[in-house]
Amino acid sequence: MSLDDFDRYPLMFGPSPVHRLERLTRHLGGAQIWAKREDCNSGLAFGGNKTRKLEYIVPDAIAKGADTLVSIGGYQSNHTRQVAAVAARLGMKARLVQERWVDWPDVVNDKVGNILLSRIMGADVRLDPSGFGIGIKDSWETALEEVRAAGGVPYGIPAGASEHPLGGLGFAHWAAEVAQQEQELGVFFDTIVVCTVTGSTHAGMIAGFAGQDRPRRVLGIDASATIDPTREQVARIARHTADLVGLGRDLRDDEITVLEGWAGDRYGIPVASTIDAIRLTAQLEGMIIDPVYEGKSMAGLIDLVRAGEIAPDSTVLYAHLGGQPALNAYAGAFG
Ligand code: 5PA
Repeated sequence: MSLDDFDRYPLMFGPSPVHRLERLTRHLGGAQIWAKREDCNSGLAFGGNKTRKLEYIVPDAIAKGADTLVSIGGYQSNHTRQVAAVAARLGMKARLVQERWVDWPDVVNDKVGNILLSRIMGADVRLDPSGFGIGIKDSWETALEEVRAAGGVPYGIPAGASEHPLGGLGFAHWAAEVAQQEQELGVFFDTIVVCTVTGSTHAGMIAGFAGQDRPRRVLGIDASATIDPTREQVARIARHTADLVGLGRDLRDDEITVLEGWAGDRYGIPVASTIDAIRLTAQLEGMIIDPVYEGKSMAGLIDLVRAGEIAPDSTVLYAHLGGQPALNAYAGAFG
């Protein structure tokens, strides 16, 4: 088996753009920094990392005769917004469980940004008081049951599409895309920096890069603030995805690196380094990142470059995974 044996339903414009972050590179005075932009990978409701994952999941949903995609996330989930967009594109319904993952005081938290977009796209959005968790949730199982009881054919997509058996394939494909773009650009990214929460973005990359000739570091920056389950989930999904794509060897533990230190105490709550990273990136590059995910991974990148833990002669690829619509619910953080 190899990645090419899996059906892929195109949802993106094509390969996502890769470009230099020149002013950020100069400002930090160390490694060369580039970005690969999943935040503009698709015309479907602003795209993002889930749109890429869903390319490998949609063929299975169609094959199973589904008429309703059922998924779950926080009120400001980017994932559920992308599921809503894909359902619209396929002419399916979307049933979304939006849990209270973040205790964030902004009064428009359940009204603007991602959740607004999902409502506009016609998704059946249901709020649920349950808290954060990256595993399989009862509320999601219940939603599947309810769709079935109403005569629908549900297709379940767990949080972040991560616990889905095919959830890692989208970013295994990303790894191949990076290798192709490196050839075109005449560059080699020895270090990848990626935000990690439900795990299949990072895990897919690990599985994909592990099959390439030249080794590189894939540094996951935890934004879940629940480091042990996240590490365990990344390792499990990486190994499963490596099996699926026929890697032909076990992944070593040193290929699976999830770093903590930038998530703060809780998922979804930005800390000072998050806000600083968002402002710095915006003011130096005009590149917008969010307070839940990318602001935290960028804070990690900044510190690692400044400390020389990413060496000055490195060339780094920052995976921008999307997520800007949530900024609308965090206006208070920018006073
Ligand atoms: C998300 C996830 P993984 O969940 O695959 O680890 O990706 C982390 C991540 N960046 C990074 C952005 C912009 C993300 O949206 N978001 C979740 C969501 O519900 O939106 C799955 C948590």
